[in-house]
Amino acid sequence: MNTVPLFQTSSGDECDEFACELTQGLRSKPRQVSPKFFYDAAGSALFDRICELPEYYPTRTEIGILNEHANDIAASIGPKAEIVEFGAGSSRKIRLLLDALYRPQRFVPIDISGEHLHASADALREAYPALEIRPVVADFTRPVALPPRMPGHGARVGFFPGSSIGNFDPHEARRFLRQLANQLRGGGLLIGTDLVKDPAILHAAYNDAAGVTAAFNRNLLVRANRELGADFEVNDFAHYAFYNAPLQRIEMHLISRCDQHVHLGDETFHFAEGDSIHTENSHKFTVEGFHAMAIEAGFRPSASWCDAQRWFCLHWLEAPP
Ligand code: AVI
Repeated sequence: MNTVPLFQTSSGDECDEFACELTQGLRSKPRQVSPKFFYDAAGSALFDRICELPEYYPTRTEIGILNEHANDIAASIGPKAEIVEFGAGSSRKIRLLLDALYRPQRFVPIDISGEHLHASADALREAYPALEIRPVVADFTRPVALPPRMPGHGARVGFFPGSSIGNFDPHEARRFLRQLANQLRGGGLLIGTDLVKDPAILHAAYNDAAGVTAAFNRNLLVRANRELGADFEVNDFAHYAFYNAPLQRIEMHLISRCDQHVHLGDETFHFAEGDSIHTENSHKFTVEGFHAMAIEAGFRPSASWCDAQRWFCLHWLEAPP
């Protein structure tokens, strides 16, 4: 029995999701691939290191906001809440939130990687014995069946920190928020957004001196070589990240350092020197712009907590009844 999910390229070939999307992405012009493929075990470990870098301010800034406004956030959410986290994120952030809440009843982390999800769920079970923990292995960007609500539970509240919403294209972000507004009816969403700021600060955050973000970006090629038998010369691709001001986003690319050919499956891809594979967008928001998007999706923004420099903001969005 084949346990690898099969997808089809536009030309009808069957392949696993990464093979399929990478093949299609390399055929397209401009060449692109979804940032969701960054997160194999090595990529997730590199991302954890990024979060500790001095230049990468979002993680520590969001943690600072959670710490400083814990009481107000808890008051907005209310007692006995059921928290649904989209993506098994940093255990530090969820612990801060759980510690602030009054008798949270249930925690439902949703993540595509079962191994990571179950390991962090086990650690939380030990720390919060009174909390029901119900991990769901699923792609949270698609509608997910949540465990039925229990009598006596408070609001069902989504938690989506880290400004991961910025990695969606704007139309996908709107679609995702609409889906959440529906799933969280009667409750709300606590969501983090990275804000528009001096491009020099953004540039440094995605071009760290230690080269961890470069390794994170190139790991996509390492993964393609290992999992798909591709033959990318990883060092012949340069990490390139810049702030695209009109589109309010950091773009990450891998740039071919020379004229070269890469084989993937039975296809050969030619790269001229300077050709790019666009690997990630990280959109930055204004508070007003994000509120407008949330309203369009059906939410009612009711509070926003930013740091003193207004680099990052956590929003409490009420879902429709
Ligand atoms: C996960 N996401 C919010 C990160 C970001 O900042 O867009 C991913 C990342 N890419 C490079 N550095 C961090």
